[in-house]
Amino acid sequence: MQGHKAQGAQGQLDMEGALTARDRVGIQDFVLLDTHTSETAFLGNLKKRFSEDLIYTYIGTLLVSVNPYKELDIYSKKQMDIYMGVNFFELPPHIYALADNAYHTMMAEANNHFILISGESGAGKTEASKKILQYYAVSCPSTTLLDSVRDRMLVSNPVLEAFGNAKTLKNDNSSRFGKYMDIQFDIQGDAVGGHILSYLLEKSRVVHQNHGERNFHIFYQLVEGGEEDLLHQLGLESNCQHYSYLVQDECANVTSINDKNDWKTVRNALSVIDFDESDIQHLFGIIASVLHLGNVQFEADSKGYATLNKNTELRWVSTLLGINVQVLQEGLTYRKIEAKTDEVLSPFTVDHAIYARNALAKAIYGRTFTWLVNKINDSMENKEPSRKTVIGLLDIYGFEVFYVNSFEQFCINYCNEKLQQLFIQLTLKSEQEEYEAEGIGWEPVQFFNNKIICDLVEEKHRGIISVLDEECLRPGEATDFTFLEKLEEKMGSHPHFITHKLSDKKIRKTLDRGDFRLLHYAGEVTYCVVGKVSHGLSLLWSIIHVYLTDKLQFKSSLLGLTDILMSKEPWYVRCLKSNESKQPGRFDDVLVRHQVKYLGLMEHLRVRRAGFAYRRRYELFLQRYKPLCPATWPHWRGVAAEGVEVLVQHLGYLPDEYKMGRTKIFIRHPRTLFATEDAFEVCKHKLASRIQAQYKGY
Ligand code: AOV
Ligand code: MG
Repeated sequence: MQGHKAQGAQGQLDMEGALTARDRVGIQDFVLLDTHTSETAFLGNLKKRFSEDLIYTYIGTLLVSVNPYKELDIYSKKQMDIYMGVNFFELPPHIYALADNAYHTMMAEANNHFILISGESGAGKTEASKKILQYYAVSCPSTTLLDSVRDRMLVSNPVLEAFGNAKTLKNDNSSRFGKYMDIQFDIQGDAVGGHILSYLLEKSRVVHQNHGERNFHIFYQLVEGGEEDLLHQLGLESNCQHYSYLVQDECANVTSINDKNDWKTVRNALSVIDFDESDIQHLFGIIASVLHLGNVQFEADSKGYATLNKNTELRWVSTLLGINVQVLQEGLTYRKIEAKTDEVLSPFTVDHAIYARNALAKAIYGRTFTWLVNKINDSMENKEPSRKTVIGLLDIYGFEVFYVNSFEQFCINYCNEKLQQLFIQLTLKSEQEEYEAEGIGWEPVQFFNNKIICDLVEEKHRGIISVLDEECLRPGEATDFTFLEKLEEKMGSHPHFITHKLSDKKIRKTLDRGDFRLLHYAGEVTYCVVGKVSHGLSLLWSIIHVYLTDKLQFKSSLLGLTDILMSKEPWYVRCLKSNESKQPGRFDDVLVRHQVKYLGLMEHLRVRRAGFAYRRRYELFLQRYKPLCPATWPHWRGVAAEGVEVLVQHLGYLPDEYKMGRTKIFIRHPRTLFATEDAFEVCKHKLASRIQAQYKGY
């Protein structure tokens, strides 16, 4: 990517073009919105740009993206070339500019970065993450060896989307798992490897989908697109209607989705990532076994216990999974109770048998997904021991509110709550604390801190999760209602927690007795604890089942994720949903305003406008830029801060452009730094080869 520096003249031209056409296209960086920084002006600018298909706008180095719901001609190879190696503000805002800037900063500072992509369900996070990955894969210099790693990184997307995405009411291609991907670069800046961490797949979808939603894409792709031979081997009919896990809501066909074509893409992708024919056979054997399992029906015998009326489907499951059919049948219709000396088989009712069948289907699917992620990781792994730096891409499931919200939504929304907290800590909070610590004069900006909601969920001995923990320790005694009562007891007076019992008359009308409502940072969500989603069993038990099987992974992986991110330099993409009906070009003012509010964009803008876009410790700043001033080159013998002062005076920084803190220099606009960086580039080329060598790799 280095050495591709685009013509400065081109950048200049576009910049001027953008400025002269300002009335038409709005302002490309909100920090420059000079009149006033009201929410109305902010929205007006977003809308104006959106109507011209300009979906990207900056707040300093943060990128705001508004989902256009239509294909725009801005993601071509030509566009990528334009953005390569060009300073952030020289061209119209673009996801490529952010990707490029993160890359160049990583190369210059030899450190790790991450790009946090956030926004509610359907806002465009996954699309943004794909564009970034494509940019790195396409624009890095390549060798034949690296090409294969890069191809694998690219095709990992359609595979994981097939197995981990599904149509929901919010998004026809909704991610039902969280994904964090490290892209590793070697010292030359080549993308040489990748690693994916996945978070809490929504396994309940395998056996149940809400009205208007679908199961994971892969099931439909296999059934609709699978070759005749393959389907025959797997005992499958090429008709989705045949499978009860796929027709619960009769929405198998969606116009925006082409399962047949997607099947071909996935099949090709699997061969790129080292799946041989036997892996593929096994993989689809397992997927088929889930479909067969869903069709296993039980009947009640004279005592009301579950029996299998015909076992053709079960035989297929047994063949495909290589499990003895007898063992399987027993497992689905009996519970093993371990007494002191021996085991007793206690028969299931039909409801229990269905529950056991579904639990098995979910477990099989969940493990297959984990296996798939591991396999993809193996194929992208770079085994060279050389030093690498990474750019991490975080794309999780967005905040979502449905008519009925269950434990899955609770986990998803909590995850978003944590990311918002991270954003607040890294931008609003630590930013202001740093000014204070560095003795920079500062008028504090007020913001809503969602820590109070994170605590409500996760606080030790007091949070919702800990109540759930306690209830899990009382099998047989705990019920939906005891769980809810305990919550009421512990959270009763919390301003972000409401139940039917705790609310006033007006709100009570909107709540069922078995619900609790959380006032999340992004809006109210009513979670159903009792009834509604359950299939004959208490919901608490299905919650507890999900919870016990995933809890350890979920809790520790979320904490782990925060640690992973905190150790890297952040970049932000905030995705906004333009309208609820997925309509091209429609900008719903109320909906966008709501997102601008809860994402804290106005507060971020205020901090950015009043604050400083860039800061660096005096020693590092001086070390890098000292060749630009005769007084500091080749050595500055005095205090680093004084050397920096001499250096920036020499460069002609105006007093308003920077401030000297206790340990760091603060620079107001990125432009100032970019000018310095450009001067440094020129200087670097002029210097003798000995000095060039010294700066190699910076
Ligand atoms: P999400 O990742 O934020 O939701 P997606 O990235 O899947 O949302 O975007 C949803 C849909 O919006 C896509 O399938 C596209 O049709 C459209 N879209 C998004 N970004 C663009 C773009 N830049 N250009 C054109 N169309 C776009 V979720 O995964 O549900 O939280 O869990
Ligand atoms: Mg997504």
